[in-house]
Formats: sequence, C-alpha cells, structure tokens
Amino acid sequence: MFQLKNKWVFITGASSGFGAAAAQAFAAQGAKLILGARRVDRLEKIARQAKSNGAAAAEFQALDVSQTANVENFMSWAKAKLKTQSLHVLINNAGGAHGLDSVAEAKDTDWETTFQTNVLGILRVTRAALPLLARDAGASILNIGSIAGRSAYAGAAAYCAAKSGELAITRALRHELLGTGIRVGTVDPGLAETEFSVVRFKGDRQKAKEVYVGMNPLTAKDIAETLVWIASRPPHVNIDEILVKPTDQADIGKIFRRK
Ligand code: NDP
Ligand code: 8X3
Repeated sequence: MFQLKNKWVFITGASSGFGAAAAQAFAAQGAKLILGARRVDRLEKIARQAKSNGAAAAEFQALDVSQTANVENFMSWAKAKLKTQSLHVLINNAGGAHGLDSVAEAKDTDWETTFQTNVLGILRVTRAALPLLARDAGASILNIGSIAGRSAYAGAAAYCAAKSGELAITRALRHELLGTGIRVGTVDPGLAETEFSVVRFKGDRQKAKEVYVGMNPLTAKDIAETLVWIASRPPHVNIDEILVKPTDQADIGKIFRRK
C-alpha cells in the first residue's frame, strides 16, 4: 500500500461535490492538501474541516482552470507552499455540464465553458503541475471523466465530447509519462448527486432534483473513497480506467426508478 500520510495532494474543483469530499477523504489519510476552485469562501470552510479530519496541512487559493495565467499563478503559489517537497497526487476534477440543449438549440457560451473546464482545464493544470510531481515515488494524476465520455445522450453532445476528450487526454498522458513512475488514471462516475445538475440547469434546484427521483445515485463520498483507493495502491500498480455507476444505473438513460 502507498502511504498518503504527509503527501501533498492537489485537488481542483475542491469547493463542492467530488472535490470537497476528496479533500476530506485524503485528510483522513493524513495527507497535505492544496485546494483550488473559484469560490474561496467554500474552500476556506473545506480546508478548516479537512484539518479537523486529520489533514497534515490544508492550503487553498482561488483557481480558475479556464484561464492559463490564473493556473500558472496558482502553481507558483502552490510551489511556494510545497517548499522543497514534491506533489504526489493531482486530481483534475474541476468541470461540469452547462445546459441540456440539443445541438440545434445550444449556445456557444455553454459549449465553450464545457470545453474550457473539462478539457483545456485538465491540459493546463497538468502542464503546470507536472514539474512538481514526484518521479518514481508513487505519484498519481487522477482525472475525473464520466460515463458520458463512454456513451452519448441527447442534449449532451458537447459534454459527452468533452468527457471523451478527457479519456483521450488520460490515455495520451499514460503514454507520455511511461517510465517516469507517475501513474495516470481516469475515474468515470455515473449519476452522482452533487451540485452537478444544479450547475447544468443554471440554478434550477427543482429540475436538478428530478434527475435523481426514485433512484439511489452515487454520493460524492463514493467517488472520494475510490480516489483514495487508487492513489494508495502500491507504486507498481496503475488503475488506468474505472467506471463507477449506481446499482440503479445500467447505462446512460437506463435507470431503475422506484414508484
Ligand atoms: P459540482 O458542481 O458539485 O463540483 C464542480 C466543481 O468544479 C466545483 O468545485 C467548482 O468550483 C469546480 N469548477 C467548475 N468550474 C471551474 C473552473 N473554471 N475553475 C476551477 N474550478 C471549477 O459537481 P461534481 O462534484 O459532480 O463534479 C466534479 C467533476 O465530476 C466534474 O468534472 C463533472 O463533470 C464530473 N462528473 C460528475 C458526475 C455527477 O453525476 N455528479 C458524474 C460524472 C462526472 P467553483 O464553482 O467554486 O469554481
Ligand atoms: C455526469 C453524469 O450521466 O449526467 O457526468 O452525464 S451524466
């Protein structure tokens, strides 16, 4: 088993959902956290909670993965926090879907935000973080993909394309980093109740709730535990790809709902 105690873990999109839950799960292992997202007020609370849950350190700073300069400034700040230490885990989690419109109806701004965060965000953050990642010492880059990257559904052309892009990036990185000892993997969840649908439906909480009616979705904690499990495998083990679905979901659009 790879010990996460006192290892630096950098999580993007740590202000809610999977990222916030991952902060607590890695904290429970005694890790040191670097947390980024746009909502700093949320990060402050999550960092405080992480310290009380066992984090050896919990540093946070505003991060917008859609802006190259912002990502680079963030990594300079992170480098100063690490001092002479290396980063052991990078979790590229920031992202989400924007709207559920058909291609005929969708807006450029929704497409652009979807690609800026889910695709270009991973590229930017990984490029900036790579010099800080430990070589031959059990480091991991874990990208959050989706069942949507492996299947398609109406209203999600851009999101499905973006998550297919995430899968392609993960696979390309696996080739590029072969021989460095840095592990690379994707965690692809099915339906999980986080703020994902609230964001997709632009704050319409009722519409967001309806997505999960009558079924038991995944929780953010389920994915956080999966991330800890992957990062704590022995350094010679790379979990390349993992698809995690609720028992009530056989595929996209194939969901068992209780009356
Ligand atoms: P949430 O909406 O709860 O969390 C999304 C996180 O991403 C927030 O912390 C948000 O922080 C952050 N984020 C969004 N845009 C940016 C940005 N430009 N820069 C930095 N951070 C950003 O949803 P989830 O936890 O569900 O989503 C996390 C990931 O999981 C996403 O990549 C999503 O696509 C994926 N996913 C979700 C599934 C689900 O059913 N919930 C299933 C499969 C995959 P802030 O707004 O503060 O910047
Ligand atoms: C989120 C899961 O099925 O809503 O990636 O696209 S889904």
